[in-house]
Amino acid sequence: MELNFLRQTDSAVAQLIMGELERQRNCIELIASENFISPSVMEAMGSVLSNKYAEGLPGKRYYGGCHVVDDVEALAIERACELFGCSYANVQAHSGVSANIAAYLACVKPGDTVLGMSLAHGGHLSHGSPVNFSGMLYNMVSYGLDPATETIDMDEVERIARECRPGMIIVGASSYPRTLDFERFGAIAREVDAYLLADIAHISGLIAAGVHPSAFPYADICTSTTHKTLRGPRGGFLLMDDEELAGKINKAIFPGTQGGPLMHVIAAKAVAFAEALTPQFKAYGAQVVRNAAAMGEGMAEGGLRLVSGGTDNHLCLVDLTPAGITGKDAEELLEGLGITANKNAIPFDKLSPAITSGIRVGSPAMTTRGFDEEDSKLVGTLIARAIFERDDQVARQKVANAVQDLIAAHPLYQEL
Ligand code: DSN
Repeated sequence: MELNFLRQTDSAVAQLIMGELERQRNCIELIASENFISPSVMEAMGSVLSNKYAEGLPGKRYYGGCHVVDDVEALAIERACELFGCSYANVQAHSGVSANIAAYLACVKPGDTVLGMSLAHGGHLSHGSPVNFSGMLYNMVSYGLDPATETIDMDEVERIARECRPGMIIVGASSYPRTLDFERFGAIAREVDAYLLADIAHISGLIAAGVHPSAFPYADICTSTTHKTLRGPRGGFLLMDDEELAGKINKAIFPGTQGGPLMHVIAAKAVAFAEALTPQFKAYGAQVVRNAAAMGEGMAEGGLRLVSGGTDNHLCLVDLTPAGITGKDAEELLEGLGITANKNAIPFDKLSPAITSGIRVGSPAMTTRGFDEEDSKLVGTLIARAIFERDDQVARQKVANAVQDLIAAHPLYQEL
């Protein structure tokens, strides 16, 4: 990476950026919500578009000089709609949470009842956690997992929805390894006359690639980040099919909750959406799913217990209770061997969110690096070995060496 100007003007920041590039190159990245953007997405983000104020929407701005950024944003909207098969998109949300805030603002009033998946069972902070705006401003009711199958019990969701009559139901998760039944959620929402918000942040790349069912036509609104399986810049967006609702969402983003859009990030979103429209991205999405399954197989064969018994998507949730190690300690142990993952609560966890009984591992980033099923199964085997043989120095060294061999076989960002 050249950083020609920065090296001269601010070597401290230049060095830190190079340090992070080296860190990303030298570990196996398994954080399920991370990925590696293309150099083209990176270039669009680091562009002069950052200089422009453009409050409003294409053709309806509150500043002059917007004709170029109008075209940028229109392109991003057009590509997002083509990718997800819907009629309206707002690409200005700064993040997934910003997108969710706009969805709440457009669909329900403070004090209204909203039904979302419990954070402790795999949902997201913004789906009703008491420490989040959602839990503070709305009457949040949650659904969780069936203790026997560790999957969403749709009959229970229906029962709770009939009982609490929410104004909005949220389907979507941060650490749920199974397919989401958007069709059934849609039927429940229609029955109780609620909006259905599908937060597809984790799986939007899989939906775009056609390897997870789409939330349309069942959801009223989809919110997502752009940087997870979708492999775009850090940011958010919203998708709608109804014109009136799309108008409410646009107003909820600006002036409701945001000021000037980040036009450089919107350009990078446009680039990522175009990348996701290619046959290569479809192949990538399919490989992500195959790699997660292979990694899960490697971990299970090595003696680890996978929550719900496996995975349908890009991530596995591992219950470490039988292995006698906490999520926090496992995260540290793995990082020391060159594998980056995150501690994660498992359903019905007895430990606090800062400690946890589990880890979450995902395949999006390693798949971008070129890992195939064989590599991914080996990663799973190495994780199990690292955990069960953690007191054996020789075994640990062997795991670290194998991680380095995998990294060397799949170099990252050679073009930078
Ligand atoms: N922090 C994201 C994740 O890791 O899943 C969700 O916002």
